[in-house]
Amino acid sequence: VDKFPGHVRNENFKKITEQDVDFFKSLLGETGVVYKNEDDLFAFNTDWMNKFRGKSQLALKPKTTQQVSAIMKYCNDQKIAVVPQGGNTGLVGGSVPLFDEVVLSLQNMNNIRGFDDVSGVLSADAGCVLEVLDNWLGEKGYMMPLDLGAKGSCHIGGNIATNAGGLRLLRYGSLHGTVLGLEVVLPDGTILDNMATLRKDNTGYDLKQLFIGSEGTIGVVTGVSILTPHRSKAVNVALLGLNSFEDVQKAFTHSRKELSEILSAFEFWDINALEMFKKHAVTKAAMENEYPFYVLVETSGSNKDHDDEKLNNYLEKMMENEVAQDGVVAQDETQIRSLWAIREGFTEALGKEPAVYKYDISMPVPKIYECVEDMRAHLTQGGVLGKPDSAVIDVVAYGHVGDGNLHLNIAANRHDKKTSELIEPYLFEWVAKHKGSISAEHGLGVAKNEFLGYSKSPVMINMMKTIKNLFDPNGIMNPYKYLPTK
Ligand code: FAD
Ligand code: S2G
Ligand code: ZN
Repeated sequence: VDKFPGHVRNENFKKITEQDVDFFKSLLGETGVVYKNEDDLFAFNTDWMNKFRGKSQLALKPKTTQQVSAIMKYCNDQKIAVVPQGGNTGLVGGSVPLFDEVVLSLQNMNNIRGFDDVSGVLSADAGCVLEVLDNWLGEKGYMMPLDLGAKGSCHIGGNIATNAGGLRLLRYGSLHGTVLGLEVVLPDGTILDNMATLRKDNTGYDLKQLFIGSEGTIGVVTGVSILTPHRSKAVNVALLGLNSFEDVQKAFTHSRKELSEILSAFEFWDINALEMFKKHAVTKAAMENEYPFYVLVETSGSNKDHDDEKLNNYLEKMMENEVAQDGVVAQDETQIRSLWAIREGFTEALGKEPAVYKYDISMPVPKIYECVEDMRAHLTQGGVLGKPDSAVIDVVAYGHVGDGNLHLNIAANRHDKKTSELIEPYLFEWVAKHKGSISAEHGLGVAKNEFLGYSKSPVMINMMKTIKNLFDPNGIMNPYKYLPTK
């Protein structure tokens, strides 16, 4: 477990006292406060990957925006550091304390506030679990505009705070477009109520945009109003086997032309990722043979016959032109789910390896697999990959092709200095050289913040620091993360 190397506790932050705990108990009641109970605090202090671990002695579970406001006002006055926490599925160490920061969990703020089934606008507390919202909407013929493998645990508030992308971004766009309004408690306790439900409102600076992707550093998102699309009546999923990443790109450009408005997802993975999945999960082979690359294509439309025809024409064309070597169309919901289970299962499979170095990078699509091959060569030359007892077990690649988003995961027998120093900053330099981003959708947290300069200019970073200081002059929100500290 990383013990946040290179960080020292900021002694401007007050250490919690019994009086503080009494205040929080008077505000939240006994059940809303977890104090000094190591077992109960373990989950609040440990991230999903079990890679980052804090030493907080206090977790708070408010039920209302007013309670969050009172907590923040108190913590700001007392200079007590706070880490807002949603489903704790973040992958950059942003959701757990580094030291004894208080964890402010939104898990008890999970009411659906309203839904307009003409416009499809949903208003909900930030602590609603993404999958719960998606199922609730499903009953009404709607769906959430984002989907990610963590849907069973992540909160919509955490999705907003990390500007989560996911599997549906290609079709439904990013949260910067689908979020219509936010309710946010600022670091001093001020409640910023911008729970707008209008699609058009051009009156002044669009403040909500600042909080989308702010990772708990300038406010606590307590409420969301979001535009939700109709749930498509006709969903098809096909799996293609391909020989090269050039063919993956051809399949993608053709899917945009041939499937156009019904295309709802286009994901790829390499054989290394599939082998990694099969090492840890039971799955029946979807195809006779194995191929170097796989593509999952999903269409979502309103007319099954029309969509079936379009998808079959597309597949036939991909096979005729030898872009795809094999292709299968899921025949029912179970097969659809089993194909998605492979794509959504890589993270969990990798989590079962002794160690994993996770990189979530974006770049021009043609560069995606060059990056993977270059990293494999670099690690081999560096002597950590390629032999039976090498530190690195394998380099696997998967991701959201349409977003130019590669998930490069390096599975290893252990975290060791030689390997980490071979990867970083080499990979970030490579990404910067190819005009990519060092973090496509997972955010910065404490894992990537010191490398922000590879993706943003000093002028932009200084402007971000100015905004941070404007909202949080005492620096109590999610300290040590998000912006470079060195
Ligand atoms: P947490 O992990 O609790 O917190 C994340 C960050 O947001 C922290 O900095 C925290 O301080 C802050 N925060 C949380 N709630 C609030 C709030 N209410 N107000 C202010 N700040 C807050 N991410 C993607 O983008 N795309 C994917 O496809 C994807 N797939 C994933 C698959 C798996 C299996 C897993 C484990 C993770 C995946 N993730 C993905 C990463 C993660 O799920 C997302 O970042 C998610 O949005 C985090 O939501 P959460 O509620 O778990 O937030
Ligand atoms: C995905 C999940 C995190 C990872 O599967 O799309 O965002 O890198 C990722 O495994
Ligand atoms: Zn992803």
